[in-house]
Amino acid sequence: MADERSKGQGTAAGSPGGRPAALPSAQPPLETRPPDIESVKTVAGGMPAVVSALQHVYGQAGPVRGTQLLLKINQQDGFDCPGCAWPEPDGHRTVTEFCENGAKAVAEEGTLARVTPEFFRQWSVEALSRQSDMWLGKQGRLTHPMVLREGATHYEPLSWEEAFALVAEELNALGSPDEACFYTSGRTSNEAAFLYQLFVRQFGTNNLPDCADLCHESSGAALTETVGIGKGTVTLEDFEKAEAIFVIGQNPGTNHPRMLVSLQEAARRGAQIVSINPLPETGLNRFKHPQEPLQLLGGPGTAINRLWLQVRVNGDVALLQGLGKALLEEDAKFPGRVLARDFISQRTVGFEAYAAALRALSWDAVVEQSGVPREQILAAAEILARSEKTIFCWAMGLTQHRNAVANIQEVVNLALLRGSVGKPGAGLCPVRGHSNVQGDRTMGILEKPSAAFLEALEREFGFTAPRTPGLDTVATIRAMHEGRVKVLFALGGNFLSATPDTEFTAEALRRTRLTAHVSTKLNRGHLIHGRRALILPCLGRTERDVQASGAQFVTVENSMGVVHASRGAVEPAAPTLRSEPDIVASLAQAVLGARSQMDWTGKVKDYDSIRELISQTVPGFSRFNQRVREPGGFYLPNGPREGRFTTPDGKAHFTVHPLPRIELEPGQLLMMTLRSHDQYNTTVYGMDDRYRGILNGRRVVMMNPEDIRALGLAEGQSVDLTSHFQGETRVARRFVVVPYRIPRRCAATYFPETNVLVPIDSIAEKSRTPTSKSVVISVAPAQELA
Ligand SMILES: Nc1nc2c(c(=O)[nH]1)N[C@H]1C(S)=C(S)[C@@H](COP(=O)(O)OP(=O)(O)OC[C@H]3O[C@@H](n4cnc5c(=O)[nH]c(N)nc54)[C@H](O)[C@@H]3O)O[C@H]1N2
Ligand SMILES: Nc1nc2c(c(=O)[nH]1)N[C@H]1C(S)=C(S)[C@@H](COP(=O)(O)OP(=O)(O)OC[C@H]3O[C@@H](n4cnc5c(=O)[nH]c(N)nc54)[C@H](O)[C@@H]3O)O[C@H]1N2
Ligand SMILES: [Mo]
Repeated sequence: MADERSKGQGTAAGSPGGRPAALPSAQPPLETRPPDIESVKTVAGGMPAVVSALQHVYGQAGPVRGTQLLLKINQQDGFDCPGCAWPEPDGHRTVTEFCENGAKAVAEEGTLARVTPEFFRQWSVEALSRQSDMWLGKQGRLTHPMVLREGATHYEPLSWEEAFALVAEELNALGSPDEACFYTSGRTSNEAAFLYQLFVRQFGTNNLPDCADLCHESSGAALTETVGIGKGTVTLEDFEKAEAIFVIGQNPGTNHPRMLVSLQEAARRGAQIVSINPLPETGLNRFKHPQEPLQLLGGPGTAINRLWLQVRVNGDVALLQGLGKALLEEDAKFPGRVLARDFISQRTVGFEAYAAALRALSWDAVVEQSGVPREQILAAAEILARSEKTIFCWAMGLTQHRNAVANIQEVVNLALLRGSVGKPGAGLCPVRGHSNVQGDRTMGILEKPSAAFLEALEREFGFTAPRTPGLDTVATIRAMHEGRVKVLFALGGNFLSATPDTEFTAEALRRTRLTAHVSTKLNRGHLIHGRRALILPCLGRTERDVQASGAQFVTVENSMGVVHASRGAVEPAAPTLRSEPDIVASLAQAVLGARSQMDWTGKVKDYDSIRELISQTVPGFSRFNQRVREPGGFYLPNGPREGRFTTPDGKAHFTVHPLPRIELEPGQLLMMTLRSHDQYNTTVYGMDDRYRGILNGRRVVMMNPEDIRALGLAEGQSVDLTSHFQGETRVARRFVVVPYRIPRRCAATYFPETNVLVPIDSIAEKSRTPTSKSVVISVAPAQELA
């Protein structure tokens, strides 16, 4: 399964329409010049962040639209920033409750550029596929529904009604509803997501894969088993009270910059912040708040990290067990001073087995596997032992490994040892990615719904819901590849580039009868298609959404379980765009017709009537329409936060996990795939990873200087990367070696360029999340391109 791209890559310019017929390329083209390398930045935020934010917003959206957008981000009467799921403060908000990367997300959507039918007339799908991902996104907002007919080389416009009829024709021709899959990306509002899952279940399947399968599914699985809810237990207020905050496998300076404001505030109060990360991420080092004028003008910024544990990639189980072992050993010396004994005996089960396993664990194994010296582990344990209120945050550094669920359950173990769940200032905090990924799940976007949820739908809507569990994202790819799934419908996202094993996934998509995407911007996912393909352009979060009853708002749920309104602020990018709830409802009407009792399009006239349906079926949403109109919205119920573990036995569970075996043959490295500072998942805003000092290039492999030497390579050298999994190899061509402060035998690259290396079958136990942070690779001098 080698990389296929040598067929025609490297045409950075790419001529419209001018190439001989060839398969569109599933991977971005090679880069023609090496990146510029600078030193790693020591301070995050500050003036460079402000300048970068304003350049993006005004450069793309212009002065009028740009200013309108900036004044409404994350305001109570404005829209929820589409950048990330970090919450807004409950009470007072500053005029600019946004960050550099939120501003970039808004600029990307607010751009004045347009991708029109004329654009598609000029560009064949194949010619577009020779362009970079950044170029594709920069062409602007999609304006018209477009179809790629069987055998055609170009997309052409069609009416909305024709588009819905086409999907209905394909879906209704299937042998079984289970031959279609319905993907969701996490920007979709609660209203659209609720209608969507209802439509899919009335159609007759639970095939609802979503981006969470690639993201925090491991957190959901780990937390549900141990504390009884697949969500975090803290609120923003807890950050104001915490005495210690652990930030594990997360790069908030880039991916959740507003979190740095909470960390800065905590650090100034004297809270101890510990980061566990193979990389010295800049945001965790020092931060200048872009809204504090004195900081901007040359202040030193606030030191964030008290301690950085430079763990090896996937060394976390060992490290977290080492921390637990240290706490047990301290408690043996000073009985009752370290462990929360009452909490453990009254509120938890499984402590004895956990403690026994840690006693049997050797310090040598801990140090060897984690790569962190014992003294540093003890120093972190001491912070944990002294803190009465500790918050544990994590993101993709923990969730995308084979043993991801174990990683997170080891975090839970530590929290339980100290009784740090369900009290103010303490708790578990999986930091979500997409701004409504958590809400989409709450609305029923999941392939294995509970019986109680399905029964509620049946009662309210008078149909028989399917009981067969559906396919998650990886299972969807397999099923398309094997011909068992013939239609892929995607509500947002970039299914092709966000998923693993790019060439395998591309082949899976090519074998379908129809691929259809509801999208705001062009992406590579539109270019790798089934026998027919559709693009359905929708309104973005930032835009006014006017329906029959007037201007509408939608709702979202942030990372801390707060549900609140989001109201678009600017004129839609084109009058032809439709809102996501409208598209879903129209589609349902076209597909289900008289089979459904619901007046689908009637519900879209006033989104209050969708929320009414939600309040009758989803727990925690009673009086939804009233409560969501209160400033800041409302908190969903959360048992563990309120002091009740919602597991079947009402207790929190300690769990025992073997140390993962990381087996590398001589010369192999364990590679993690990361986000640069200038991207939003598969959307590439720009070519710079400013904090890491890697500029004007993305095809880089960060390596330890000793490994570079040991492998006989040199800084700046062009190399090919080969991944190894169960005897299979996959190749990605032409990366540039960058020496970096990363542990030995580890490497880092950017996603999605290296998704081609992530094997489809390499997934986490229990959560089935692709192991995008544990890819075994070898690095060799670049071969000639064929
Ligand atoms: N600007 C911007 N904001 C975003 C996004 C974006 O792409 N751009 N994406 C959004 C989404 S969907 C998500 S899920 C989040 C992602 O937010 P993050 O999880 O912060 O994103 P990643 O770049 O994947 O970074 C993972 C971090 O984990 C570390 N890491 C990797 N492997 C390991 C390991 O084995 N152990 C430990 N301890 N650490 C490890 C890496 O060094 C890196 O610092 O951000 C959201 N916000
Ligand atoms: N190797 C590797 N792979 C990864 C990861 C990794 O760390 N490493 N991270 C994974 C993670 S955490 C995630 S969440 C996934 C992300 O997977 P996805 O959510 O599928 O991907 P995105 O890149 O966020 O989707 C971008 C596209 O969404 C569309 N879009 C933007 N806004 C809207 C909107 O408001 N409505 C609609 N309908 N469409 C919109 C635009 O057309 C844009 O091109 O990727 C995963 N893939
Ligand atoms: Mo994510």
